[in-house]
Amino acid sequence: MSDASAFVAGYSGEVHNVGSPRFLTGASKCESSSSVLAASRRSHAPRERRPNVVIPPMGARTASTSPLSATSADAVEPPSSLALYDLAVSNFGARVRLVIYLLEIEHLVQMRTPTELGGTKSEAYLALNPQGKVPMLVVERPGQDALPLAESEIIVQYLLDVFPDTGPKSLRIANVHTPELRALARSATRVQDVYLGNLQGSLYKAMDAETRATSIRSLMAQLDLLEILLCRCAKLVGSDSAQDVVFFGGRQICTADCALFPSFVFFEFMLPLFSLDPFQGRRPRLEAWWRALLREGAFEKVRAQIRTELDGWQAKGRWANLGILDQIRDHPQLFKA
Ligand SMILES: N[C@@H](CCC(=O)N[C@@H](CS)C(=O)NCC(=O)O)C(=O)O
Repeated sequence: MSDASAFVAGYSGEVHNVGSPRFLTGASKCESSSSVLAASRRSHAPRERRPNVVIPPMGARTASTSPLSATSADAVEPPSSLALYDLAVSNFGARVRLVIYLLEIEHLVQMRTPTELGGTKSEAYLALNPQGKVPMLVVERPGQDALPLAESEIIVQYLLDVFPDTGPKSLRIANVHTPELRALARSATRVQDVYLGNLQGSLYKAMDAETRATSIRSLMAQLDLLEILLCRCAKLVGSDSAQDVVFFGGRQICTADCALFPSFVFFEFMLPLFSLDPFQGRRPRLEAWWRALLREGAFEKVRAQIRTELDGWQAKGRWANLGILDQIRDHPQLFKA
């Protein structure tokens, strides 16, 4: 008997083992405690006084229509077309590119630039992604409208969903060894998406000196937090030497590492302008993590892509043109390490 039909039958008094342990323990997990209690109360009522009619409770649903009923996801063919709108310098785009390289699905994804649609703020681009940002993945299936997906982490998770049997198994946080390591991997991803990603602009965008200095201090505090998270991962995998390499999911690389790595390419390039560096001699776990990732082909490739763009920014004098070098010179007390 399905949970839902037990629920309806129990309500109507049609089930003869009402009140037996089987009925009580067999109640659907999704059934409210009040309905389980109601069933228990009914079990003590004299049988002959129970109405012998089926009165479905308000909002009762069959198993097939309940939004909480257990169904497994459909196994789905990969889409007929995948197009990634991206910019080589984008750290959020680079996170998606990293996953594409690690899944070895480069040949299945068309690489596009927003310029093909008139730029990220064009009408055509905004119609697909009203946030006006990269990356954006446009998914096509025969007979369906094209589906644009924004947000790097959403795109990464989508690709992992669509190609479940490709790439290193450990890339998926769901395959990270323990619930605690999985939680730490998700925490690191959250640090990137909620905090670090927003602070990064203080290293290269126009803003007043005070705002910049405050943001850079916050950025450094987030790096301290990442060091703490890595130390916790290390403890969980029994690593007691800081030179030993530990990733954000433990011994293997997962999507949390992909989420963070591209921003570190910015940090290694730009923090020295402010007489800082990402490790400062006091984030040894993070430094070992970074050096280990640099030895991986996909990560080295993405680093080279970003660095080429950043070299171009420097060659055009970006930090001088935006007055950032003047700010550093004029406010040494604000920018002291
Ligand atoms: N939360 C977004 C952030 C995307 C984002 O900020 N992209 C930047 C490039 S790294 C962008 O498109 N900036 C252009 C703009 O803001 O106009 C994600 O994870 O994809």
